Amino acid sequence: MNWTLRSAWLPADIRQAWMDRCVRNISWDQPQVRVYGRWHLVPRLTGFLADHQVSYRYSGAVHRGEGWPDWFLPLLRMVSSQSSAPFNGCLFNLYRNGQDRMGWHADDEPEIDASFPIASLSLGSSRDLQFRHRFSGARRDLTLEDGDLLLMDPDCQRLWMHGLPVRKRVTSPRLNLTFRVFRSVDQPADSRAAH
Ligand SMILES: O=C(O)CCC(=O)C(=O)O
Repeated sequence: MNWTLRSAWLPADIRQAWMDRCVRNISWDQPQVRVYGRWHLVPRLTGFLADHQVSYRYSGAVHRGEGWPDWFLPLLRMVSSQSSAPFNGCLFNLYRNGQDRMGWHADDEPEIDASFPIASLSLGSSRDLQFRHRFSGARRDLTLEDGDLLLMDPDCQRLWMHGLPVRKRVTSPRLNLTFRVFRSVDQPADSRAAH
């Protein structure tokens, strides 16, 4: 498999506090995306934190990093200790209930340095994350629970699509944080820096 699941990675006694802190302090947005010529609100809320030299286009808008706020640094350090990746940005997705979702995609935008893993932390309600192999069509599903850390190897984005389907019975929120390594704005995708 091209990922590793660390179940209950974040200690139980600090999960709720981190969820509350993120929900309170992140500046949430519900971007619109154009699908077949019509504009739709994305079915979730999004937020973004990153170093200043990071610029990331997602859900139709460009997001420029404004630096890491002090309140977030302990969590950034904890997640960074789990891999050698120099994470310099984090995308937040808040699924308000089981109607909120994310369609099939891979995190393979040119701004992301594909040589590093992506770390995904789940807080709140359990939700299913589905994987579909790009070439064989094979399917794998994971249930991501409160405090789970999923480490996606670089090949995960190259070989698999993933998505988070509607789960109508889920009535409480889930927060997902994906820690990523972005190329800095002065280091475009076609420059091959050594790591
Ligand atoms: O919410 C999740 O677990 C998936 C998030 C995701 O696919 C993404 O941020 O690209």
